[in-house]
Parts: sequence; structure tokens; C-alpha cells
Amino acid sequence: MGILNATPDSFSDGGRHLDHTVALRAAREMRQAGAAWLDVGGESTRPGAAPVSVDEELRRVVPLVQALAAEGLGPISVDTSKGQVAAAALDAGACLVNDVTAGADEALLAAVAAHRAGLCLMHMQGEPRIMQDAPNYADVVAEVMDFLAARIERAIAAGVPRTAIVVDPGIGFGKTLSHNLALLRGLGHIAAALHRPVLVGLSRKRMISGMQGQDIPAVERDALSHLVHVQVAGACGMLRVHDVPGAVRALRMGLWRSDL
Ligand code: HH2
Repeated sequence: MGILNATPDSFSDGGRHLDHTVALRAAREMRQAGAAWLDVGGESTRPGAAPVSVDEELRRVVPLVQALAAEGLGPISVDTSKGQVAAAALDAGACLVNDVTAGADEALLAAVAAHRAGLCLMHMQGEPRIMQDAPNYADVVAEVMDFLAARIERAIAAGVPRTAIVVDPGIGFGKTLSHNLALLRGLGHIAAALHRPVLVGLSRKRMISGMQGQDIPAVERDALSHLVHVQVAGACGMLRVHDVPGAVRALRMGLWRSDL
């Protein structure tokens, strides 16, 4: 899944895709390089990010989804937690809603069900503004799994079929480095216990710097991200990445492993 952020403030590519010509060029490159999905987002969820109004998010996301769909660059996912934005993006041609709040907004679940769309439910502790202040778990894998299991049932109750749902442990969303690593180690367990494919988004995240014990600028984290992508690929169904060509090349290098 290639990331297409239509935001001025995303942590690693903020402002790059606000112009549609640039966004469409990036989308074409990601599709040609092998992205199965393009994930369009209009609100940054980086730690400390300020919330965006519904109108502003609609303005950023809907015309871009329309342009991508018109050019046949789908399938398109929309990264939103707002029901109104999800509904408008699905009307505009998206067919999956990637919700970092795991269906907190009932209207989002209703829109997904009405459109017979796919749904990604992600775990987060707290909210972006404060989530990295003091993340705390007794057993991070068990707690994330229990949360996702409950949110799967809630989505099903709202009319979304189980088979339309993927889950995501939410790397970096209210987690320390050791929480993130425990979740990556537990990916196979989470997928097997919940009977759902797992999506992982670790591309360019702060955990990459944490694993190196030094601050590495976000735009210089691709190669290191890909090393981890190859290591987790066998345990997850989808990787959400900024550098699609690099990720695809790295994954090809991992194909000799019989478990991938
Ligand atoms: N991470 C980000 C945003 N959306 N969605 C899912 N399902 N999983 C993730 O790990 C995830 C996500 C944050 O990354 P990015 O989109 O690059 O940055 P920003 O939120 O600043 O736009």
C-alpha cells in the first residue's frame, strides 16, 4: 500500500502531494512499481498533530480520490476517521477506509457497510496530540488484540462483513519502541487469533531511529524501513509504505525464504 498524504504537515512527506499534478505523478509511480493500494490521507496523525476540520479534510481528499479514480489508479483507500469524509471518499471512488480510530465514529462504519467497502481497524492508545506522552500497557500484544477483537465485532454489528476487515496494531500510535517491537514479534499470533489479515505501517517511523539509537531524519529512513519490511512480510497481509519501489525491491530479495 503506497502512502499518498494530501496534508501540509505529515511527518515525512508533508506538503509534497498537495498539488494534484505532483500527487498524480507520485500515484502513477507507486502503481507502476507494484503498489496494490494507494492510501490517500488528508489529516496527519503524527504525534502532536493538530486535528483538521471536516470541510478541510473533504477539500483535501475528495478531489484527489476523484482524480485518481478517473485515471484508473485504484484501488484507492482513504485514511480517515471521520464518517463524512469516508462516505464522500467512497462516493468519489475509494473502496477501503483506513481508520486509525478503529471505527470510533458509527457514521464511518455505516458508510463502509452501505458501500460494501473494505475496512482497516487500527489500534491507538490515546489520540495523536498526546499519544506519545506516556504509553502504558501490562501486556501490549494481548491488549491490542483484545481491542481489535472488540472493534471487529462492533464493525460486524454495524453491517461490515468480517471478510471485509483487516486489522493493524498501530505501530507508533501510543507505543514505546519496546511496545512496537513486541507487536512486530506478535504479528503472526495476532493474525492467527483474530483470523484477519494484518496491515503494518512502520515506514519512516520513529522506531527506526530508536532501533539505531540515533536520530535519523524521516526521509533517510527508507532503507532501514525496508529491512524490517522484509522481516515482517511473512506475518502480515499488507505493508503501508512511502517508498513503494524500494519496498518492492527489498521484498523481492526476501523471496528466497520459504516462509514468505
Ligand atoms: N500510520 C500513519 C497514518 N495512517 N494507518 C494505518 N492503518 N497504519 C499506520 O501505521 C498508519 C496509518 C502515520 O504515517 P503517515 O501517513 O506517513 O504520516 P502522517 O500521519 O503524519 O500523515
